[in-house]
Amino acid sequence: MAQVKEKKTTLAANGSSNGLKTSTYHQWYETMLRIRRFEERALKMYSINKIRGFLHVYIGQEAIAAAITTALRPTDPIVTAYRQHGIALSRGVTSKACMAELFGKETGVNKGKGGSMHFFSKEHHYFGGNGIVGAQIPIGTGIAFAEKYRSTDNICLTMFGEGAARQGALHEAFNMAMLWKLPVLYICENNFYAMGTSVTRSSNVTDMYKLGLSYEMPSSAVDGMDVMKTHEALSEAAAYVRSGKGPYLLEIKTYRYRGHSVSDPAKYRSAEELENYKEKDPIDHLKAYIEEHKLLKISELEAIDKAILKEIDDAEAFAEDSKFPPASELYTDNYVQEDYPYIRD
Ligand SMILES: Cc1ncc(C[n+]2csc(CCOP(=O)(O)OP(=O)(O)O)c2C)c(N)n1
Repeated sequence: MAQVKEKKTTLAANGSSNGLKTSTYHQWYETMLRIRRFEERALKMYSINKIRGFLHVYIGQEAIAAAITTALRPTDPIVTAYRQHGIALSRGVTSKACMAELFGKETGVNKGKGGSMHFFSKEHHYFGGNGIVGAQIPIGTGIAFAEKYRSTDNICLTMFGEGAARQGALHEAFNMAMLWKLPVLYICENNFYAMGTSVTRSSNVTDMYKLGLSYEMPSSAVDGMDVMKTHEALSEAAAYVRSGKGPYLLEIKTYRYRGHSVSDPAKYRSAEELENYKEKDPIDHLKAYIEEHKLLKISELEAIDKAILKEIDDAEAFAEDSKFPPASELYTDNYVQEDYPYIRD
């Protein structure tokens, strides 16, 4: 990791004082780059059959994961959907454990039995990784209930796409969360497409934050291509929820550069639209800001790039060299209710 001086920065994007340390910019840059390089490598590994099944990448959306690392506490639980490698990495699950999980190896974060959609880590307060669209919304609400019940001051980050927002479960969860003033920060990652369906074809209201309003839930939206703005919006929302006033809905407008999953050629959108978003790339944008304001030296940025590439090379080698789990692992880590009445031998 490159050396960082702990000096306070004086300029924000709008030129006003923001009081952030240079280490914060370093952390954002490193986190986003780790996710980007990890997933680029995962796509390559998929193309040579080292990874099978589904693979939904987060490329383009990395600013959200990076901002979470600075706006939330590491003990705040997080639950999200299947586009989730980046969130796990940003939480501190190692690149090795994540890559081995994608390879289906026993050294993976879930012993190779979860795969791309189901990373989970109790140690990192990371509840995954859920393949059923929208199911994580009531799960996150329940986790928030548990935090309140135990009188912790943790808040549960419950993340979902704009497609998932149209599941009925969201409405039941929002109502109960407001009724019981649960410590839950809902994040709608609006990347404008649910598989091949544009939000404009599935939703009359396309500013998803407005879904909170009929529950009188404080709600707002932010540009998720900008890590600084996202950090600020998340920090404010988190402070509100942590103060005990109840839930908050933050819509983060973002974009995924790749198709829904590896097999999707994304013909439902124009090349021009994609290029427009790539011009706002969160990593390039932050790098330019860092250079402009001399927050890190070029040599420091290059050292981060180099260290991340090595980390990803090592993760690939680790996954390749690890073993597949033995067949006996099929019978471990399963939920079994001994007296379940409806299944007989
Ligand atoms: C209950 C359920 N219905 C449908 C699907 C199929 N499906 C998988 S992903 C997806 C789109 C979800 O889009 P969104 O929530 O916006 O997330 P994004 O892929 O954009 O991150 C659908 C319909 C599913 N997995 N689960």
